[in-house]
Amino acid sequence: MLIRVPPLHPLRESDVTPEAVYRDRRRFLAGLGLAGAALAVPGLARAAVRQPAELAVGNRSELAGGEAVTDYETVSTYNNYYEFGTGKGEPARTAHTLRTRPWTVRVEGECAAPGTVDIEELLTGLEERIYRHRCVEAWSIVVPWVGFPLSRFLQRFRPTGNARYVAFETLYDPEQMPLTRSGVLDWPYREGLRIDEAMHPLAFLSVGMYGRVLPNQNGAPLRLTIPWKYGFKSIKSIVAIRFTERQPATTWQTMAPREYGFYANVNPEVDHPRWSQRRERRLGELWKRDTLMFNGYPEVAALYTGMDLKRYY
Ligand SMILES: Nc1nc2c(c(=O)[nH]1)N[C@H]1C(S)=C(S)[C@@H](COP(=O)(O)O)O[C@H]1N2
Ligand SMILES: [Mo]
Repeated sequence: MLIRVPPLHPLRESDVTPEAVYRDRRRFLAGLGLAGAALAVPGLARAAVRQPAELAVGNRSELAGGEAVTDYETVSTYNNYYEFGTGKGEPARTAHTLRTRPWTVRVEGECAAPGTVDIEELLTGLEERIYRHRCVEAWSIVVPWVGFPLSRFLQRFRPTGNARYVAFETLYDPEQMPLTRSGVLDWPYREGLRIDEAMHPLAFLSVGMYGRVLPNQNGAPLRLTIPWKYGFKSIKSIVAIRFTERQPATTWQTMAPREYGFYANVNPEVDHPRWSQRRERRLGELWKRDTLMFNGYPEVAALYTGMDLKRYY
């Protein structure tokens, strides 16, 4: 009802880009953006070209088992971002109305040093991590995200002993986000993690991908990236983060609690009530692949020792 099964993604050779090729391609893309614009609109100023700026990246880590990185074109044109439309192609066409500067993130709740951070402050000491990313709708991608560990960010605000959860909120502005004028979801989009999940070294905050600033449709200027959970946990365009004592309400759980749980760990053994979670389609590939427990990140299993993951889905 709320989620549609995605249409079969048209297969193109360019959808699968091996790591080594994408690194060169990144430079190629940069050139293409400018050269293309110059050809199409002679005399147009460089500034008019909407080509995401490059980011300075330090450490890089491959955390997708050497699987081919998905093509940038695919990742930036096949999106879920309901504030900008429910079709996979819509956000890429409509999210340009989002203004990502100035942008601040408010951090509050159960912490000794609450405060507001400017996005510009978050663009230093960046690292790149190649993660698998798996939507609950059974498609997946492999993306080189650019950002920093969520734990490093959260520690700055000195969470108290009462901080058992962390709640996240997306911007809510009907002027910039056309679909928030509708009742399609309960706005603003909200997500949450248990504090130990949030502090796990794999939990990441992204400001970019493929060495560049995030395109708006992928959650600019700041989004969560939690590789062992279904995509809907990776909340986009974050403006507020709150440490809480109680488990926070999340958007999808509020909309359809039988279908979307708080934990949302990728788990081939627990089906969505309307479809199986055993297999997935890697965008750009012809054959489905088996979905891996925790999306292939077994190092997070210790977070859930003794929990019945069929009950806490
Ligand atoms: N604010 C907001 N964040 C969101 C969503 C959304 O609709 N609104 N969709 C989620 C879902 S369902 C997925 S699969 C991922 C998709 O991220 P991607 O477009 O970068 O692949 O974003 C998540 N974050
Ligand atoms: Mo998703």
